[in-house]
Amino acid sequence: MKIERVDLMVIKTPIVGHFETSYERVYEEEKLLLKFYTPDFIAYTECVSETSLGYSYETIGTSIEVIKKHLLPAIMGKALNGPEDFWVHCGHFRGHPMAKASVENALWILKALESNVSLATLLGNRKETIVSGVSIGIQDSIGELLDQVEGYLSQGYPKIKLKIKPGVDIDCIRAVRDAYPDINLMVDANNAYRIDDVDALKAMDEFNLSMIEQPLAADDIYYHSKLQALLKTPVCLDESIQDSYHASIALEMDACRIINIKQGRVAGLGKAKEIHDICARAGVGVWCGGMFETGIGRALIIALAGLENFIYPNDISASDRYYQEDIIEQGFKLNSDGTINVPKGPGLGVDVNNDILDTYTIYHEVIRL
Ligand code: OSB
Ligand code: MG
Repeated sequence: MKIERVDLMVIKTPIVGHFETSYERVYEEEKLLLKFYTPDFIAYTECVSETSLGYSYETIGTSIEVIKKHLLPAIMGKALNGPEDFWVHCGHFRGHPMAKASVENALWILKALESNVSLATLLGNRKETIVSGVSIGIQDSIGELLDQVEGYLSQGYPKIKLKIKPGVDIDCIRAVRDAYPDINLMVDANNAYRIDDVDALKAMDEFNLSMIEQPLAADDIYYHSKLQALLKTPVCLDESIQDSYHASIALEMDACRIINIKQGRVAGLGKAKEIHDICARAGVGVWCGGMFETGIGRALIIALAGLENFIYPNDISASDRYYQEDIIEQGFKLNSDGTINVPKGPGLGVDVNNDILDTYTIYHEVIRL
């Protein structure tokens, strides 16, 4: 495969309601989309970087810079065999996993198109469906939180994740658990606690949570290991696991019992598979996190989330959880058993709706050889 042209597009779309984490509240999403052209195929990818510096140091702006100035010049016009060649040409560049992922993933999709198989098949996902789940932002009141939970449960979501932060935690968890004693319930703190908050975290043990995601700082695998030893509830790491090395030492240190794999956080599908395999060998299950993906990014993580060791419900909901109108032809729907279908067609297996894409596009740049 030889990449001859890449279009960089930024779209801006409203989201359904709002989404609040321990670090910010958002009402709309901007997403960087990439369209790769080879003489024979076209592949779309989505970069998961955001506009703010809340989740990562990468932003849409830094991603555009890194992709344009460093990644594309290293691979465009070269004869590439597949995703492994991304690392031959770009392995020496430091950092910026989200930017890297948006380019490396294209080589997976192009490889799948060349082989006339689905991305899922190329990755080794033999499942028809993946298990869905929904992430609920911090709400203004417990009443609103219970309304949200009820709404998603009635749609059939098999897992509820609540965003929490210090002071907006135990009361919310207790209210939801009292109302729904048996649901699969977990929480995500996005780094908001310190090891000194151990009592507040220990107090969560009585609610039979399936896990507590990323309670402490991203670079604090050490204190996560101290914390896990004090908790009955499994700790799940998200922001802390930026590469295979982090996954290996987190498991060796017993810093968590579960890992949330986000391909964008770890520089793409190849690295995500590596971390999946490290966890499988250690007997530690994983699940697939989300970053408000449009249908393009959603199709990609659905293809990944069917690998064998994705044994927990994923943060992959139907398209309408965030978007009134998705940019792909057939938005992803929730099946009555709480699953979502894995696309079967060649490559990503979804078609972009160009009219809808155009409506939301606020920036479009063409990069040619
Ligand atoms: O921490 O998992 C997270 C969204 C953006 C950034 C970080 C996170 C999230 C979510 C939403 O929890 C997951 C989704 O439904 O896409
Ligand atoms: Mg998280």
